[in-house]
Amino acid sequence: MKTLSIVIPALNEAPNLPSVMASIPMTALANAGWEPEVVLVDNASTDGTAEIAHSLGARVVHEHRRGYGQAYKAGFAAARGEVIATGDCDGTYPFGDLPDLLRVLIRREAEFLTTDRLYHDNREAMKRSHSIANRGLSAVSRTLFRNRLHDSQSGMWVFRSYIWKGLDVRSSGMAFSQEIKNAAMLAGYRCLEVPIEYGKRGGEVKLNALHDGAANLVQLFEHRLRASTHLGGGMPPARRAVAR
Ligand SMILES: Nc1nc2c(ncn2[C@@H]2O[C@H](COP(=O)(O)OP(=O)(O)OP(=O)(O)O)[C@@H](O)[C@H]2O)c(=O)[nH]1
Ligand SMILES: [Mg+2]
Repeated sequence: MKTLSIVIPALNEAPNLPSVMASIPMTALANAGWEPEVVLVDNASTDGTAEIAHSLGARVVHEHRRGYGQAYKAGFAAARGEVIATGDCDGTYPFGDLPDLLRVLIRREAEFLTTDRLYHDNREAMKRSHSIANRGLSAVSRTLFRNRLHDSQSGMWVFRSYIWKGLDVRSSGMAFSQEIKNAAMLAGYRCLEVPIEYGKRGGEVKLNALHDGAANLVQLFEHRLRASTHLGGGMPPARRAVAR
């Protein structure tokens, strides 16, 4: 049996929890040889998220400091699995695909698998403004980091937990998502990007598009500067994620 931690950050996601928890294919994962645990990181929710998650079988980790990245840092520190999988608590990410994604991770001997939602088939689920912002940020990220990731903002990753200890990821907010991908690529871990279906969000959006978009852009330049200082002023090596 291989151990798997499914880490989910949640800020006031009580209405989404029952369907999100039900969408995690615990039986199929066990049949595929995985021993899964769900680690729900409650980010000081005020709507009973923690209690509901506990009653639905999740292990609840409390993080009182707000922020998507802050929540993931607490969740990864508490995760017991050899492999960690992630996704939002809003019904957008296909947890049902986890057995397939894990198969790809193992078969391709990948260390960090990220997902691509920017497919034409997902046009309905993502607001046009979000789609444009995601594509723009992904293009800047590709240019600065010389990697070929299509979707720098996807929040669904599947990775071997040892790599987290080897990464310097500093963002406490939404920029955590792009930073962990760029850090994994820079560190030379074997990365993959796989297309997924993206669903319509349930409940209230936590993202502040303008504020988070601008913060992400600033983080990209900061991270790039940090990386080139580390590389003695040079460009990061071009890296290609084996994909599609
Ligand atoms: N923004 C934000 N999200 C948090 C925080 N803590 C936990 N989360 C969770 O992180 C996930 C991502 O937030 P979302 O509001 O879905 O942000 P997003 O996916 O970038 O935006 P949408 O595409 O509109 O869903 C959700 O499960 C939130 O509940 C926090 O402090 N801020
Ligand atoms: Mg979301």
